[in-house]
Amino acid sequence: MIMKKLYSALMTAFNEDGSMNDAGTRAMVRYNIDVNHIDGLYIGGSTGEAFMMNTEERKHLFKIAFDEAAGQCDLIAQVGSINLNEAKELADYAVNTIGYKTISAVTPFYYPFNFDQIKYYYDAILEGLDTQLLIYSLPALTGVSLTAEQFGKLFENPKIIGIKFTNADFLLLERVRKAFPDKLIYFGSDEMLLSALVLGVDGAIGSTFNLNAKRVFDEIKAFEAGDNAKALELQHTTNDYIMDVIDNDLYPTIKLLFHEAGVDAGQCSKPMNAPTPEMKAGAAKIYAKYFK
Ligand code: SI3
Repeated sequence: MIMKKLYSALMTAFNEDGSMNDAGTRAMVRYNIDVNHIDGLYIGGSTGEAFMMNTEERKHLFKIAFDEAAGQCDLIAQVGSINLNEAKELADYAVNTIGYKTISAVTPFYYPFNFDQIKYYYDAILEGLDTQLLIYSLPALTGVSLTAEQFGKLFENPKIIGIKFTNADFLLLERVRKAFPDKLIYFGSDEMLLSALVLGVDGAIGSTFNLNAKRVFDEIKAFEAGDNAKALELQHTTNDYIMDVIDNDLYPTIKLLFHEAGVDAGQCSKPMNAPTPEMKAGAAKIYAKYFK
């Protein structure tokens, strides 16, 4: 039995006019559960395009994903926002209105907040809520790099159970793993998962698992069985796949790959690209190369 957990970062389906396409989102949830047999879904993160959605849309996404998936896999609602009041409102809604057991919040971004302000943000989101939270650390997009010591200060709040660690800083990962063996670390750079497994992460959360979960489960199985050569071979193929997807435009292409798999996943919200005939042809090639 695999001990590590694999979570897909759920995509949000949109219609051409920018409205939410609930059937498409539900179909991607179903694919993850029924075909990927995924351990969990990370809802409303970067892959979910949440930072381009308004509060009501983000709540609606939490509602339909929970309605479709509750009791069938783990669910994590990403509530973080540059607007602390919005983050608190989303956290309260996810936990008390819908019933999510776990939330996550990206570090506050855009303004260069100091550490005390970041700690205030997390404690404020959690105040009065009976829940547990994963810090969403993504320095490349937020500009916020926390040290191992700072993670330790955030962990003084007992409701903070771990980190979604989307960062290629492997020394930091090793330091955090050693210092906090009881905290959960879910790795978030799908391309570098094997190196992170060596350092003892508890699993991974990522966009590319939406289609590629089976190959990654096999990689984790090989790693856990001590077959590093096989695990590396699978990571090589995974990375060929990820590079091809990124070259074809990451999020729109994952949605096009869902289409190839028979799932009507809608499209991305503007200003992300709408699918062009070239992108569709590219996605068809990628699907044939890696999934047929
Ligand atoms: O929804 C999310 O928040 C994520 O999927 C984060 C995850 O770490 C992904 N990062 C971003 C910025 O999309 C990765 O899965 C990433 O897409 C993948 O490694 C390809 O570069």
